[in-house]
Amino acid sequence: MSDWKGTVVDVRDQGAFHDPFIRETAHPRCMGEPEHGGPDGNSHKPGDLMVAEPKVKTKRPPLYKVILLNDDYTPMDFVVLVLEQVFRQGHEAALNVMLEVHQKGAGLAGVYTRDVAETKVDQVIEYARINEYPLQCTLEPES
Ligand code: TYC
Repeated sequence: MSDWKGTVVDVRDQGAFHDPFIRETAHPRCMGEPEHGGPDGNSHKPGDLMVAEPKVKTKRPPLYKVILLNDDYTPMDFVVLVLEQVFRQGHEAALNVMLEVHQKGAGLAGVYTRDVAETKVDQVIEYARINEYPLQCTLEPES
C-alpha cells in the first residue's frame, strides 16, 4: 500500500495553476505552463490532473519524562522489577536507574507521549499500592 499523502487536483480550468492554495513548492514534475513542456518534459493542458504536496504538515507530539522518586520503604528489588516490567528495561539498566534514584532522590524511568507516560505513572502507583509500598513517580515535559 502506498503511504503517499499528496492531493490530486483537477486543473480543468487553467486557473488551477495559479490557485493560491497550491504552494510554489509543489513537486516540479507537476509544474509547468499549460500547453508547454514542464521541467519533466511532459506537456500540461486543461483537463490534466496535477499533484500538489499535502498542505497540512504533521508535528511530532510533545514528550514527557517519567521520573521515579526515592523513598525509605520500597524494597530495591521491587523498584528493579517495576523498571523491568513497566518500563521494559533490561536488568542492568533497571539496577542502575534504581541506584541513581536511591542515591540522588529521583531518576529517569523513560520518555513517552503524554498518554503513554500517564499510563506508566498509573501502573507504577497501582502496582506499588497493591504491594503496600509508597513508591511514587511523576511526569515532566521533556524540555
Ligand atoms: N530507597 C529505597 C530503599 O533503600 C530503594 C528505592 C529506590 C526506593 C528507588 C524507591 O524509586 C525508588 N529500600
